[in-house]
Amino acid sequence: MDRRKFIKEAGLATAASVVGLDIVFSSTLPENYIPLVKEPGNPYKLFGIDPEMTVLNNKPWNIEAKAHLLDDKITPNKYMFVRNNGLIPQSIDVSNWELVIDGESVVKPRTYSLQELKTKFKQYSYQLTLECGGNGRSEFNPPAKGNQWTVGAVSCAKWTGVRLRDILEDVGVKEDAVYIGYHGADVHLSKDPNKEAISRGVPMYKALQNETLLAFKMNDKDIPLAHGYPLRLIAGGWPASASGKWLNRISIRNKIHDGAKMKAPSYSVPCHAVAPGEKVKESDMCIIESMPVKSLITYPKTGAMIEAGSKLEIRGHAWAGELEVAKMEYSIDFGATWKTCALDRPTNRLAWQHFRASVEFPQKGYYEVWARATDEKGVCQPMLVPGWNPKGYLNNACHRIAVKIK
Ligand SMILES: Nc1nc2c(c(=O)[nH]1)N[C@H]1C(S)=C(S)[C@@H](COP(=O)(O)O)O[C@H]1N2
Ligand SMILES: [Mo]
Repeated sequence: MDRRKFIKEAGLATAASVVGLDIVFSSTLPENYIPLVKEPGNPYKLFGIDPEMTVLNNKPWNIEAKAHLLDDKITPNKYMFVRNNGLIPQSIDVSNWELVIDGESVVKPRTYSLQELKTKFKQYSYQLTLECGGNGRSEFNPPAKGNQWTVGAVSCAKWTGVRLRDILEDVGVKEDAVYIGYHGADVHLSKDPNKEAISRGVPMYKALQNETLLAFKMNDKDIPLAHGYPLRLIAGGWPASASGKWLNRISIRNKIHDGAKMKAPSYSVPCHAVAPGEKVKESDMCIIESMPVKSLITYPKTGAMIEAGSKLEIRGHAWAGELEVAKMEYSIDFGATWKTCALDRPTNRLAWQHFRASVEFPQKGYYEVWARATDEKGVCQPMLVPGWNPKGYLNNACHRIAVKIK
């Protein structure tokens, strides 16, 4: 709804309630005075997120963190990026929520109530890294269309639920199964009930991993609405688009799932490297699976001022999709020389790892601290933006912060 139309339809009191803000002195305002409001719906209040979070789009809602907001070892809701392809479901009836398992490769379709899922199967908790495939897109040139994520479309919360593999075993999977596809209760932007906003999935080997969950809790509480309440598929280490929110159906497929945004160019990159700006045929694109090695300096905030002679304690997180991060380094001379950071092992597979270092600067002046992670196969982050691709996925270039020594 545009602002003018919104204002015409809503009085001041309703405006205040829709916007989610108290309008100061509303009772004494002149009758035709309309407070300046960009859009009905205040995302900070709506989603309980921190005022420093950056809204990239409001239809659908897309919101990212800044590097320094991601300092917690376990990402709290208020700093968790929100990425929606459609409209958040409005009326969720938890007591009647059901999960349907169907598809060509199911032995016999079956429906589980949420209650059944919670009571019939053993529950597990893991901290799982979810990074949007388009995180870092804003740095590609020529630019790629889509949300211009900088560095903040990544999170690592604690998720609790049941293993997808236990449910698949319970229902029975045919020999010819190759993929699972999810379906969620969100609404296509066009509001056409026959269209899905997104319906992606993962190959069977990923579906059957111990850490692939049907989650109903995030950080020990009900999953917040924006993140998929009351049930969500979680496939950590892969593009977060594989982790379906508001989950109500899983189809066991005898072919690669063909739901919305499964087909190239969505969440796909050229199978062979291309020049920046080159046209790529859809048949020459491959679906993204494990995310590449990456890291983020979460302390200090870029722009820090340090007294000459004092040490700077830096810290952050590193992750590498399906792999573990084996080494973490920093540079204060634009990558000319590197020093090692202390690096923790992950709390569990597919969780990000924490690093820290005590940095000394030789003299006063302007510095950048760069961070570089290397995965267990010896592959490290590139210093510059990696291979251009039409949709701007998989930018895992080194993160850097500016520091001034006074
Ligand atoms: N049903 C549904 N699931 C979805 C999406 C969506 O729009 N609808 N977006 C996907 C994408 S592209 C990402 S990056 C993650 C974002 O998860 P978050 O909003 O909880 O951070 O959810 C994924 N799951
Ligand atoms: Mo995404």
